[in-house]
Amino acid sequence: MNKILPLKDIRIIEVKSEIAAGTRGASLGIDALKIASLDLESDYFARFDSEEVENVNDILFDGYAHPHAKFIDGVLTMEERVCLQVSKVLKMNSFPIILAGDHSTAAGSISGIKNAHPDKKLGVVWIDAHADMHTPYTTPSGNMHGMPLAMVSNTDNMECKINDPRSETVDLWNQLKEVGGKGAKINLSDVVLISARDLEQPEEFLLKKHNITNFTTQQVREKGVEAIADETLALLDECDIVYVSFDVDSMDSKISVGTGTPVPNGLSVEEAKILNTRLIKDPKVVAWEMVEVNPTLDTENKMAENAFEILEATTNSLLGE
Ligand SMILES: [Mn+2]
Repeated sequence: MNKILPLKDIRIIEVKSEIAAGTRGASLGIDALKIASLDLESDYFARFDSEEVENVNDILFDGYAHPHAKFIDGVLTMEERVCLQVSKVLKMNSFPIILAGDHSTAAGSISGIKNAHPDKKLGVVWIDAHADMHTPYTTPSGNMHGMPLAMVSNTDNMECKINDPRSETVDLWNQLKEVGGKGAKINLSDVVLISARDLEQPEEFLLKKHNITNFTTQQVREKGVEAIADETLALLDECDIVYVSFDVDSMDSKISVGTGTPVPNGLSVEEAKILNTRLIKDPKVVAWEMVEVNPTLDTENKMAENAFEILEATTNSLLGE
């Protein structure tokens, strides 16, 4: 099941956006990964072509206008740009490794995959402390990095509505759901969560409604990481292609404080490494993403060093090395 690809077939997409996080600094995560690679004496960033998607982080200086979907106009711009880039790389028959700041732009990645493969059923593996399925109607914070899976599944979750967003917000939200093409890019029933452990009631509701599996950290330990990876892929058996999204906050808050929303009882670095290296070997996996490294919250770049180790091992696994 190894794919033997020449090195040129991997393309790194850098998305230094942080407008959808609640804490500032995630846009620096990509550079922190590069510093980590240098400190660990790796030639990783010399091995692959890399392109950066232009960001709109300057809008942060103006403050937000949409309390239930902060900076949603900028989020829309970023989703469109990321969608375009991911779609372009896939249409070149390359494998995109996306390194991003806040997790909202993963909606752009998913839309880009669907745009390049409109007739294929797309499954998602979401390795994250959070479920990221909020909507402007249900969010307690208005931070849109908690909403990417709702954007791409055309989900409003009106059953759990607690907010009354303005019509301008609703209009932009509906535009977000159309990035990369009309309608839903994925079904929520084709999502598998791993180590999600900080969920709110509206998200719990969606998990039940769509029968979404969430493998807890405890289950990962009891069954073994490899078995969980295999079960995850088996659950997505009916999907033609798969996208893996790795939020570093899936790892335990003891490992590092270098992410915006750390949560206890997460994966170890080794578990995250085994999980991602195993998943990416599956020929159905067409794109892999890492997000939410925040060096401004860290000490001595520890999170980026751990995350870089996972990035390098996962890439090598993809190459069959
Ligand atoms: Mn996330």
